[in-house]
Amino acid sequence: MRVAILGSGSLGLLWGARMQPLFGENLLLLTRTKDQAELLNREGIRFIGQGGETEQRACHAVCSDEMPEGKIDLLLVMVKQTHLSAVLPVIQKGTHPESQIIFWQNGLGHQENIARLTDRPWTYLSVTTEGALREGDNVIRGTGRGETSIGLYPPSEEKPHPLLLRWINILKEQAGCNILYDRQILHKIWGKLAVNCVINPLTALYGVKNGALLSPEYQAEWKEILHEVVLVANREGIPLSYADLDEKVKSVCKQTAGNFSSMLQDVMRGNKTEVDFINGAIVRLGRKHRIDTPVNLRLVNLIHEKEEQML
Ligand code: KPL
Repeated sequence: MRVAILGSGSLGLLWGARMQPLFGENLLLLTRTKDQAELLNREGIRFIGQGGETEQRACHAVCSDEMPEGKIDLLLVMVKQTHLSAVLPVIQKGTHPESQIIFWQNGLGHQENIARLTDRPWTYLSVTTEGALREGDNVIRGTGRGETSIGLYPPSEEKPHPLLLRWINILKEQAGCNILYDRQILHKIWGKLAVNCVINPLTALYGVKNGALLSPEYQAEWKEILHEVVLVANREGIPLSYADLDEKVKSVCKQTAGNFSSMLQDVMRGNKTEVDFINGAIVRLGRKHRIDTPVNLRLVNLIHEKEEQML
């Protein structure tokens, strides 16, 4: 099985380090720049565990411009939502009609992009609560082990492809990953969206780690955000309750207490954030259903202001 990871940010480096011992030469990392590919080929990925232990994992990387044609059997697409439409030609070039393509973006927005890959029927969404912090172009620190779910998208009762199940089993059995196939992936996507709607903008605005949000001063905003998310989710036919989501956000804050959320990391690096696909998705879907979402809208605007200040 030839496996590739498209994107070498924190998620790409984390899964690259994890899969390298399992797939060796059959694992390819596709980077945005030639410099990063050269660095990864020269020095490998340096993985720092939660206890501070460091391991160097050799790796085979190329710049995504040099994606080999039609050779990838299983592709993990780990670029941000903001880059997804730009990498569609790379995905198309590297895969074949039986390829398994898994999208790992936060928020909502994949749908239109996946629909454009008309002759690639085996597309999946993934939801993960794994935490990692990129400390350099080839350095990744694991900051919390979480759970990863994968499900066919568009959702279907059809069984997943045997190759996908084989890959999941390898990760479970040989790397001890908490990873599973889930037919109700949209529920998970919404659960994660709710988590991101609360944690990402608040940590980015106040410059705090995820765990800090558990303190009482953030609770009022947290509740208002979540109430809007639940209204919109229910109208979209996703039966999530406020109590369940509140519990979920709390548990992710605890599990990833030491993390800098991806939105805070983007703001600190002066990058464009995914807020339009997170709180912005709630605002857009709210408009569709004529539900007011002033709290999420305010956060979208504040994060955009923050992005501009950091440029
Ligand atoms: O997904 C995340 C992110 O930072 O984008 C969470 C779950 C909040 C972990 O940091």
